[in-house]
Amino acid sequence: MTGFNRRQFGKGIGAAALGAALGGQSATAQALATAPTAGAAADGLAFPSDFLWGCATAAYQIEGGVKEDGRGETVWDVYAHTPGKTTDGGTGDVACDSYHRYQEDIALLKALGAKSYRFSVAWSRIFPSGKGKPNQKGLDYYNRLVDGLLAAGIEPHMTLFHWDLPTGLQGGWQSRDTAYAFADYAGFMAGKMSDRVKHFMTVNELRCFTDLAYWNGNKAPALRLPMDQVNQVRHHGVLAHGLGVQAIRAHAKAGTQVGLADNATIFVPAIETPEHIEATKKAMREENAMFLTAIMEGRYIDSYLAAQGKDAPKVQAGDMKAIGSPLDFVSLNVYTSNTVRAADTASGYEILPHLANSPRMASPWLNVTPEALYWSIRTVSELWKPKKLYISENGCSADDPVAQDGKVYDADRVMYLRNYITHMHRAVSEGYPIQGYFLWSLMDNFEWEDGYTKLFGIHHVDFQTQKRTPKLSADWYRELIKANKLV
Ligand code: GBH
Repeated sequence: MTGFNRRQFGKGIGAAALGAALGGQSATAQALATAPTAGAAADGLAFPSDFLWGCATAAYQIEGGVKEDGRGETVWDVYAHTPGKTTDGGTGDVACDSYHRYQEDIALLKALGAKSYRFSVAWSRIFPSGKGKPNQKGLDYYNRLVDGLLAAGIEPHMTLFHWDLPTGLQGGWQSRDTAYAFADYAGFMAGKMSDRVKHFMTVNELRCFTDLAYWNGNKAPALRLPMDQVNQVRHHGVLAHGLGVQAIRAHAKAGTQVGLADNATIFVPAIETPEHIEATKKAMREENAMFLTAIMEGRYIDSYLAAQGKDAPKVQAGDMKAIGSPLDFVSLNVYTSNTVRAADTASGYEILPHLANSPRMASPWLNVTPEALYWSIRTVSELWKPKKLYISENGCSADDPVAQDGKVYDADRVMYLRNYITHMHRAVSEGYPIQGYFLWSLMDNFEWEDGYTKLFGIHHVDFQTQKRTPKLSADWYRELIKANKLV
């Protein structure tokens, strides 16, 4: 482990750093009860001076301008315009209008003191039908954005695919050709951007654009395929990542950092004893076998292949080598986790269910589990020893009523963030190679199938006027960045 100076940062996690949470909520009680309570140093929980604080967004969720400058249609345009698919019929047609207001977004980041910004490129602005002739006007938008960020002293971290697949790619992720088309697009972007962009993420959240889109059917293109076809879609997803890594390396300037942003399912030991910790690591490796484990190990592990039997993916020569291409960093999107206990089962572990009254935020799936931000970093580090790690997303939906003075006092979001970041600090203090953190999200935006009914921003967006207003959580994050410690 490369690690930070343990003496400097190994100060333990203080109950003081967990204060100021909302009263009376089970979420608070749970979070406080589960936080370690070793004494805090007088200067609080400090982070390394080069720790990279940032915010994250994604193209279809913020840009709007869906018909402008030659942008091609995507599966999300189709899905959002299909009656009954998104709550309240929300679409990304306008969203935060960032296609026109990106300078305002950069100003928001600058006012926060953010050191970095993670955004995604709309593939169909660059290649309107997914492949073929590039569209200069689309590229120009990202040139303006990147140049604006750099002028403001903010590092651009570019995600190449955040679910907005061009419909011109017939068969979508069911087609192996899509993986090759992605690699061509990724290499093209690296060639055009790596003089200024130093960090590229291939894909965002494999499980979401494969399983949820082609199996559960609640993300575009909303199919419910049989398992053998789902496994093939998964395989094309990890293959796209691997071929993308190779293409970026082939076209990028020396020193370019390549990784991905994955939402591996995260596990936390029920009790911090060796047997439960071992069970947790085993769960992490096996439950993510088709995604992060395949990428980190360059193979499908036996338990996955055995469980899938005749439905296992069809793999061609060279695929696994590409999928396992060495990475410069691994980024994790961490929202929630599951508790694991060592058990007398065939796998040796049991994943405990979330109980009805366990704390959660506004989205029903968003169980409050602050320890996820420590255990995700620790289990990935111990299993696969990545050179560097980032948290590419963490944040939450909240109710966000607008107060009489026009401000959103989202104390519950501050509680959530403070608790999660406290546990990330534990990972820093123990020397795991965590380099930075991107808060999801810079501003309220289109939350996929939930439309605009679940909002994750630290800036409130009035979708009538497009006015952005910092919430209490933005004020808090600004102070955290300024102090570079928990506040
Ligand atoms: C991320 O997904 C995305 O990267 C981002 O675009 C999104 O806005 C953000 O988080 C907030 O949601 O079908 O019951 O299992 C988060 C991961 C995984 C959360 C799927 C919702 C669906 C719940 N998502 N999950 S369920």
